Amino acid sequence: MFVKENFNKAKQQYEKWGVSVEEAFDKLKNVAISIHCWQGDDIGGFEVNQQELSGGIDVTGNYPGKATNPEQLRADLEKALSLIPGKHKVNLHAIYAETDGEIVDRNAIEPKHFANWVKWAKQNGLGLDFNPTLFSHPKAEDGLTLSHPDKDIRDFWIDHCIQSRKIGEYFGRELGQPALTNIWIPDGYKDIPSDRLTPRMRLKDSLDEIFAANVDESLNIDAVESKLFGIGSEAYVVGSHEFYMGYAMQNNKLCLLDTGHYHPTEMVSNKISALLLFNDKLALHVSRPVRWDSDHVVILDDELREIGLEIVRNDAIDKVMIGLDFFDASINRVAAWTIGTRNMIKSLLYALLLPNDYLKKLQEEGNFTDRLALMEEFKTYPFGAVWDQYCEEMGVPVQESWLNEVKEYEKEVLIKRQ
Ligand code: RNT
Ligand code: ZN
Repeated sequence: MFVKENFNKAKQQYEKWGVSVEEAFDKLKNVAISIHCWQGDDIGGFEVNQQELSGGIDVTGNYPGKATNPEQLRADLEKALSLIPGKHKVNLHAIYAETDGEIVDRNAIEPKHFANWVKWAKQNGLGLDFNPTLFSHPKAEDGLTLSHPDKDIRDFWIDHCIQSRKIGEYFGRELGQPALTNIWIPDGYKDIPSDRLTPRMRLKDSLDEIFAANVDESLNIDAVESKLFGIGSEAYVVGSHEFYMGYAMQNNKLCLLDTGHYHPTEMVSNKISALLLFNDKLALHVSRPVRWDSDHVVILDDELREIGLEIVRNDAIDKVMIGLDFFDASINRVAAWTIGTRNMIKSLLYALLLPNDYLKKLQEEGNFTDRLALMEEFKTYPFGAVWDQYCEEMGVPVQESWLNEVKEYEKEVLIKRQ
């Protein structure tokens, strides 16, 4: 392959626009993507009394080789991470606790149940993020948790979320970088509610209780994730966008925007600049909705590129905590992680290679002809040659050569799990 040669030629074309490729690489190297562990086992988790997936989300496909225990999941993550340039974070859910065969209910999980994950993260130079799991549990069977009319049920989930924030704090302390603990709940109704307000009042009170618990905010950052609808909550979701946007702003929490949680033509890329005027930070779950919140593997499509552009040209690399949230069980799961995460990084590199200040200036001057012409021409600049060089410099496979490694791993490891 002619990686270096192609790169040198490509570089000149970007330099002609005053873009420093080295500077782009330096910035990109410092971006940690939060890679969701749940792509590796179809959001199964390792609870002793594991429940069927609920909460109005769904994973389809039965590709062989899914991880069935923590060791396998960590090995699969290591494989994927070896194919992805950069140093990243792994995003855990409470159901990935390791309790040594003991039944520990969700309200009783503790940092010690995640000690193996922390040890592993240290060994691999990774950060960790966290999510309480308010689904796949008997106390979430009717699709209501923090907004439940029954106080005992609400209290159970409040305790779970408080414990989760403590686990985030523990990750932050142990790993020397703050953890993001994100609350997403499935609460909603299948059919037209007769009262939209009361459940939202209860959710607000529950969140107040959760965040009243003393957790060091330099170690754990709280986020709240909204949603438009789910399976079984088509008519109404308690934690809607406006609900959490209001809550986050009033309480200095992070809004987490999942790209699958809006109306089909509503774009998360368009929300980033608006929210960052009123919040210091925000968080993302980058996913790919196909006709609904289907959580397809992230591809380098227009919206992903636009998200990368909004983060980069608004100087928001340190303000946007980028996480991924897709789950596809119809393809090799290690490949799914690799494809989605490499694409997320590509979108940032693409944005870092544009003369963003010049393009902004064109707009200010009302020169929409040049703006459109250049933005379109840059799409076919030799971006691939720069990406290949980045992979080479970062010591990960160039182009599709990573796929052979996944196939080898499938043959040697994944298939044997059957
Ligand atoms: C569900 C939310 C949520 C989950 C994960 C597993 O619609 O997107 O983030 O996907 O917590
Ligand atoms: Zn999400």
